[in-house]
Amino acid sequence: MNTADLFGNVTSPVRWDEPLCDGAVVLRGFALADETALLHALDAVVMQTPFRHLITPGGFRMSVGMTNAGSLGWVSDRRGYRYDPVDPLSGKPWPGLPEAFLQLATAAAAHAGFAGFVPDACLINRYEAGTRLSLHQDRDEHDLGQPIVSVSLGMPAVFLFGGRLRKDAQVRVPLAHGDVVVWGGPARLRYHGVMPLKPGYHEALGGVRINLTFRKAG
Ligand code: MD6
Ligand code: FE
Repeated sequence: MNTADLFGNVTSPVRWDEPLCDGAVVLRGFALADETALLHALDAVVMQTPFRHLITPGGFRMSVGMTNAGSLGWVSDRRGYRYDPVDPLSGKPWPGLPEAFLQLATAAAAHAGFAGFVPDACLINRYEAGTRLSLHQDRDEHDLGQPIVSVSLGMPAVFLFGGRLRKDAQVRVPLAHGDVVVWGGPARLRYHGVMPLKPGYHEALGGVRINLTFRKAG
């Protein structure tokens, strides 16, 4: 949202680019200009397809609450991980990608050098105090030449950004409300995770952090 300063000048929220490594960049504040539209679209999606705790193939309940928008949604159960056009809770297709989501993802990708990115899947992750996401690679997508665009909303979190091997050292990247991470190319298969969320309060979403990850899955 634009705001007027003391002198009535209309200003955009502060934003800057922070390269992480070859192929990955944090676009600080990139989503702030569309905050209201994004939060409304998020509400509409979650009304249709609520957050749920998926079971890993190994039988563990994920502490992250998950849902999806788009023609494909990421799901996990005892059979494995996959993209599915149908929400297993409702038996119906996932809600479509909201226009505000699509525009932001495409603009962020283009800004980071991935012109023409058209996502077909948005995985929506919900973190509450204590929720974490263990170290993983994103490798269920068809074309690993396509980047992933990741949008952080609400409470801040510490993102762990590792290397190509699980045992590689990780850097800790703080992610705040409105930050967008774009990664692809040589960074696409790096291990990553999220540290347990600290308890706290954020104006936009209360004690919760929401992460939207946009992929071209099919
Ligand atoms: C999160 N993100 O930030 C979890 N994966 O809540 C991811 O797992 C992720 O942010 C691939 C690319 C970007 C990401
Ligand atoms: Fe991931």
